[in-house]
Amino acid sequence: MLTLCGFSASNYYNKVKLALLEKGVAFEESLNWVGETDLACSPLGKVPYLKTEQGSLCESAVMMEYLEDAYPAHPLLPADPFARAKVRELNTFLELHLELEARKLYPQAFFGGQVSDSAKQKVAEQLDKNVAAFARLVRFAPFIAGDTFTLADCAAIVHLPLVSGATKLVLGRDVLADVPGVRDYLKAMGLRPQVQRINADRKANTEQLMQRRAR
Ligand SMILES: N[C@@H](CCC(=O)N[C@@H](CS)C(=O)NCC(=O)O)C(=O)O
Repeated sequence: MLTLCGFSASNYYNKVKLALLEKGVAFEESLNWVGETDLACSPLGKVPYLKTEQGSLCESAVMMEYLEDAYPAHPLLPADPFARAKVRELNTFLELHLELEARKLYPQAFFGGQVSDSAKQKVAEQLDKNVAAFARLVRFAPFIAGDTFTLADCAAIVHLPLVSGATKLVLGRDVLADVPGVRDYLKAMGLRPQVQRINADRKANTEQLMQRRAR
């Protein structure tokens, strides 16, 4: 049995959890907040990490690839090598050029901190450039990489709402607002039962997280 360790308010955790749910792979969850992780499993103390019968794995993208290799039923990567690479391209793009840039705003957006005006300006400029490039890569036909639900959808479903939310809160505008198809795509993905479970768990766990921080 696999054990996914971390907490459901984390989008990296949810990316892997969504892949597990969509693939129908049995797993357990272990609630480990940041600071309560096993450094032998996740040397940087980050979540998520995945415990398997053979040992543990850190880094969400690696876990998703592992799930594809170890549980080939219900694949979330296409069979064709080029099509697989296009899915990975989207995954990498979402993480490096959207999530990690928008993340610089999270201290102010979600954790009661402040981001300097100069930092906000830099993030806004970089995100505008990155989002324009992202718009050239996506398909939304109806899934982000084409006609099949893939690992790139697992990533997009968790990363895109946070990029929208953080930029709306801190920059006063949603940097994804003008990307054609994003809104309808997220609405459609939100109808999937597995996504609804992720969102319900996220909401409950975010409340728990806020209570812990208020203590
Ligand atoms: N590259 C890592 C990023 C994971 C990550 O940053 N997780 C956050 C929670 S959403 C975390 O553990 N932050 C605590 C820290 O960085 O110390 C992955 O893909 O798993």
